[in-house]
Order: sequence, then structure tokens, then C-alpha cells
Amino acid sequence: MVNTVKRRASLTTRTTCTLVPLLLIAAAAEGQQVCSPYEPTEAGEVISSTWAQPFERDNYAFTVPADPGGGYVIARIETTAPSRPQMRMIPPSGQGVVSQAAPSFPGPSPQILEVAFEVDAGSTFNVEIFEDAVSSQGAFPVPYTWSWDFVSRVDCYEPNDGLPSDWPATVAASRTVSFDQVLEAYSLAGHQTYDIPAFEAHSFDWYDFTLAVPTEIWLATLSVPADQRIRLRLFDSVGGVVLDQVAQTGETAVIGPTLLQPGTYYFDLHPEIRGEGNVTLSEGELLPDHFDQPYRFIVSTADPTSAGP
Ligand SMILES: [Ca+2]
Repeated sequence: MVNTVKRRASLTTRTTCTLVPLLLIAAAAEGQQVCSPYEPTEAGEVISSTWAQPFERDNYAFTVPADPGGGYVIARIETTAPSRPQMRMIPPSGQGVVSQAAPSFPGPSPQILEVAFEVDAGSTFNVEIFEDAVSSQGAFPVPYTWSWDFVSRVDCYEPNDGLPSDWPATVAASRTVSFDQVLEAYSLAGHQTYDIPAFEAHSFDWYDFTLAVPTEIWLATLSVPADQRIRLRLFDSVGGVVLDQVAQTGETAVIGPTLLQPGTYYFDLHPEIRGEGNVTLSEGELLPDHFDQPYRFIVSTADPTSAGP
């Protein structure tokens, strides 16, 4: 096969994360981090090649930029009918495939297969592009073009992962947040294997705050992706659960007021229902809401649901 490879600008849309002033209302524990803004990285390729014979499989690989929040990849393959394209995206673990899909057959020409799937920072995917042996021998070589585009989702709090059962290592990467500010992050988690399990470290987001005096606190999600059911839990400094609330799918949660004594507290926002991790756009599936919609939350010293002054 002879490949032509072109770099192109991705479909990335620019987002900005909520900046947190470094001057915190309460003292942050030593060594803890706050929001770290970064610019989204654009990445993608367009590759044209041919299958020389039926069943031919061409192998490729790509590496997602190391943007801490990760994002998603849209991969697309186009060929002339009746050749039927298939692709496999093999995640870092090498176990299983992110997608193995083909358009309906017989379909229109060109035959297009387009998928989207969540990716972690810096992940490398092996790619297989193959012909489904639909065309007659005389039709070869059959040209095809495939592409991938990375859509970065800026999350200035990532990486802030950890499994609750690993306490205290759980909160080693926790991010310190300010009071009374609307904060924004994404609940994307990339494919390390075929699935994105709900109970893996990288499916959790950890935050913390420290109180110098007894304070009434509200914890709330202000908006969440429509396809996720997000759990909000507050822990004390040694990992004891103080508060725990699971909203309905797509609905926000408010906990408070709760009178908390001085000390450091940790909380996590975790999708108990994650939504789809990959979809086939060329089959009419839509991008899952959590691919493009962040969740917004607040740690408030006043009722965040009441009208402001
Ligand atoms: Ca996280």
C-alpha cells in the first residue's frame, strides 16, 4: 500500500476552564493543587491508501495528545461501494476493541463508517482498517481514506483520579477548590480497554477544601450531562463518609446546609451511570451528551439554589 498522510486542523472547539484564584478563602494543605489551565491541543490525520486484495487489513497507530482532560476521537473511513470498510480501534491494554463496525450493506456509495469514542491523555491506539471482501477480485486495488480527529476537552482539574477503596492514596491528586464559585469539569474517561468501567480510578474526580472555623456548607451540582447519573460524596480527612447523594440521571443534586467542623474535607463527583463511551455516528447515533457537556458544581457558604442579592 502507498499512503499519503496529511496533517489537518482538528474539529477541536476551544473551551476555557473556570479559573480559581490562588488566594484561597481557607488555607490549602501543603502540596495540593488547584486548577491548572492549559490550551487544547489539535491533532488528527487524513490517510489515503488502497486495499490490494479482498480481506486486506492495514495496520496503523496514533497517539492522543497529553492534554490532561483527554477528550474524544472521531475516526472515519470512506471507500467506494461495494467494498465494505471495517475498523478496529485497539486501546492501550490491547484487550478488545473500541469499535468494530461497518455500515449497513448493501449501502450507498461511498461507503462511510464514522465512530466517536472517549480517550485518555496520551493514549496510543492501534488501528486496523480492513476490507470486508465484498468486491470482486477484479475491482482491486480499492482506494480508501481514513482519518482521525482529536477533540480536546479542557479540564483544568485533571488528573484528579482515585478509587475510594485506595484511601488515602485516593486523594493524593485531589484538587483544592474555592468557595462560592461555579466550577466546571468534564466527566470523560478514556478507553483503556474495551469498556470504561464505572469503578476505575480514572472515572473519579476528587476535590478538597479546608475550613478554619465551623462553617455551614452546601455542596451542589448546578448542571450535569443528560446521560449521566452523578454521585456526590463528602469525606472527612481520614476517608469517613460525611454526606452521600445520588441524583437521577441528568439531574442535579444539592446537599446542605451542613455544619462542618474545622478541618480538611474531600469530595468526589462520580458518574454511577456513565453513558455511552463510543458511538457509531454513521449509523445515526449522536455524540453522548457528556462528550461535550461539562458538569458545573459549587461549594457554597450560602444556599446556591436561592436567588442572589
Ligand atoms: Ca478525574
